Amino acid sequence: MKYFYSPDTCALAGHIALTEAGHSPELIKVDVFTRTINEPGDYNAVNPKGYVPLLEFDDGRKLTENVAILNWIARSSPRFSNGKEQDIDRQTEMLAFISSEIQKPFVFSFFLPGDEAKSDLSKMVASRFVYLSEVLDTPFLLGDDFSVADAFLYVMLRWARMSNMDVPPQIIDYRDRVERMPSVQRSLTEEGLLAA
Ligand SMILES: N[C@@H](CCC(=O)N[C@@H](CS)C(=O)NCC(=O)O)C(=O)O
Repeated sequence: MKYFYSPDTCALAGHIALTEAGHSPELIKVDVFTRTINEPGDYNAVNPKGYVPLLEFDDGRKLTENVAILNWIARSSPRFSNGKEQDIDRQTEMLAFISSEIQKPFVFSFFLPGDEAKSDLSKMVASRFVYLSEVLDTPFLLGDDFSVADAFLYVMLRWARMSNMDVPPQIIDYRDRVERMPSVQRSLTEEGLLAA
């Protein structure tokens, strides 16, 4: 299995989830600005969409889109079911919320020109974190156990920290708890995001 990623992007979510699930894919680093791979190569030839993440299975099948990749990872390992039936609908609801209501506006707020548009988008993202802090009444987003949705939200909270966004204290505690998990520490190290 190969996992195409770029450090500290939304692809970190899948990286953490793969690690937590016990998969050890070959990690292929992509420069999303030039759309090239670390071994000389054109990433557009791998993924015509040009963006990360992309999961390539050993039989050559490829899967893109965070929601689809994270759902696949959740199904692929007993680590994410803990012997219970997974609520795929609730998980997809949360992944879709993070993807379209947090990740996408966040990206636009980083790259769109225009201070007003940036500020409106960051207020929108901040309001999503407030919403999540209000509904978070269990240790993790979907209950007592870490889920792929937590991996995704953690990455968004890293972006919030990098952009000095004000987020509620409960969600900071949650972020720090997730950050201490061994799978998260290992993924951060593999992406070169922690001092050696
Ligand atoms: N809809 C895609 C969006 C992925 C995405 O926005 N990837 C960003 C990094 S967080 C990227 O590679 N951007 C480079 C580009 O769009 O060219 C998904 O959810 O997987």
